[in-house]
Amino acid sequence: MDGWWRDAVVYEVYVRSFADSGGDGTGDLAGLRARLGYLAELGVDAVWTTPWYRSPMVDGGYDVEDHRSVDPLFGTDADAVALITEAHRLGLRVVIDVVPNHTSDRHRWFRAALAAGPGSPERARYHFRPGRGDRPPNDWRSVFGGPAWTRAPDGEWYLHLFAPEQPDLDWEHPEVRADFEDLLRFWFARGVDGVRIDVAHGLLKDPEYPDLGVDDEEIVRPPDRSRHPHWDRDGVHEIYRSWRRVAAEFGPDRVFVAEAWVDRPDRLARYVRPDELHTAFNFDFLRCAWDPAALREVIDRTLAALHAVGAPATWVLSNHDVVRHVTRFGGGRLGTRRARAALLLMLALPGGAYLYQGEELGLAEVEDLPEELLADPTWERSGRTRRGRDGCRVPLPWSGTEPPFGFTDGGAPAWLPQPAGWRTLTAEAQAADPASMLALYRTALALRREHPALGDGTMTWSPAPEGVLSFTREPGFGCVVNLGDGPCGLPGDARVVLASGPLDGGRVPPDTAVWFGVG
Ligand code: ISL
Repeated sequence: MDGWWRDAVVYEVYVRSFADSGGDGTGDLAGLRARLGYLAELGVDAVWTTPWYRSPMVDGGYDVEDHRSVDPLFGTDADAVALITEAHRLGLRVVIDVVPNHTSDRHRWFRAALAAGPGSPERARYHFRPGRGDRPPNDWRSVFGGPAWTRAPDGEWYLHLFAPEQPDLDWEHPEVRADFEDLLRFWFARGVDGVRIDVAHGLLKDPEYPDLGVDDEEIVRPPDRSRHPHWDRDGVHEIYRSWRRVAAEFGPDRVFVAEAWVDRPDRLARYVRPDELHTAFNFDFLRCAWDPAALREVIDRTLAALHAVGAPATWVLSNHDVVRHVTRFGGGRLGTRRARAALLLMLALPGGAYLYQGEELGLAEVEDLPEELLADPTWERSGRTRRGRDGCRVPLPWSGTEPPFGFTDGGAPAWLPQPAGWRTLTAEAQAADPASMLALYRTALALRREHPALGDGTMTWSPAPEGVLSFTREPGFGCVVNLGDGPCGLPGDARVVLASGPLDGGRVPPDTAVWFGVG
């Protein structure tokens, strides 16, 4: 089936941590543009950039003040256009991040709403409600902890599923809908190839604002998410059907990817029906433990649900919101070995994949950042302070032997300090080492491009010993991932194409994956 997005490998760039050209210690668009050659050489098909819009940066730019202009921290509007042009010249597509669930509290609409006061038409673009006495209108909780409501000086409360500086828009309001369709056209007209939709499952709220009926420490999810008052409500699909029509105005190649944290693959599949969004991140795979039965179940359930609606799967191991997978998989050598095997598994599965910057260097979560430098909101839940997400957002090490490792060339240090131990993990050091993580990524991505069996399509499980995942893809491709305790064999006619680690006399050691040719 046609469509570049059905099997694309997309690389997530967390803009402020990718590369700095301005010498201020913060990554920017010109820094990214200068490094696009690295991404083309890596062998990805597209780049997804986190929000670069004007923002007070309370939530790293996911608090958007103006969706149509570039924040001075990241550059100028001309830098965005130059980035898109240069990416296209190198054969890379560009996916931008759009944040429709909320705006910054500095957005002109929210300022107008605060100024105009209760009952005004300006307030109707957000969710303003009277409280219950001195208490919020209901018991909804913010994802960042605490009540999902903050009181305006005049006594009304407004809803925010994230930080108080991120008021939720009311998607029943026609101007909200029209403005977002217009801004999609704005960026498509500037040449972007795709849009990642932030919190795609959160846009609509039950107009009755019913209590969830939970104690105030936990966000409890009712078993049937379709009836949740603000997550994954059926009405969001109508919005995305109209967005699909907007994308189609620009031809068949402009696409969407939904960030939808839903509990079941069949709920995810609803976002990627033929007249809706093209793809959606599959977070079940990201959340899955390093366990053969669990992984197999996630893979089967995902493919069954998505193939039923004709959509490709989109696999992802890490992003800017979660602990890096080297660390999740056990850290150290073990975590790295598993991350290498997980890459070969992910890239051999039917569909597309998303990589997060730095995973190709094998970076682990940075867990000892000095408290005073942390920028991400932290929050209390169940009496404990939840760590922010800074540990997966530390600026990339490019070259040299000490921080800032070529990330910035000015006098200012990188906005988050890089561990000294990253000297062996710079892109420069790894490019010279055929056994490096970077070399594995380059080789695997190049093979995936060439091999007719890889990308979108189907897979067939093969019989395998306990702890081992083994499958084939037509024509002539096989993959074995050993998640067991002892070594396992390969099929008799297997010709090894790529292994995630050294083999043991032709056998596959634990935590190792192998791609092989068959037939
Ligand atoms: O991080 C999560 C799970 O680990 C999610 O709860 C996530 O915060 C949420 O799904 C939405 O994330 C997106 O929108 C947030 C922003 O903070 C995240 O960085 C972004 O990816 C609010 O805009």
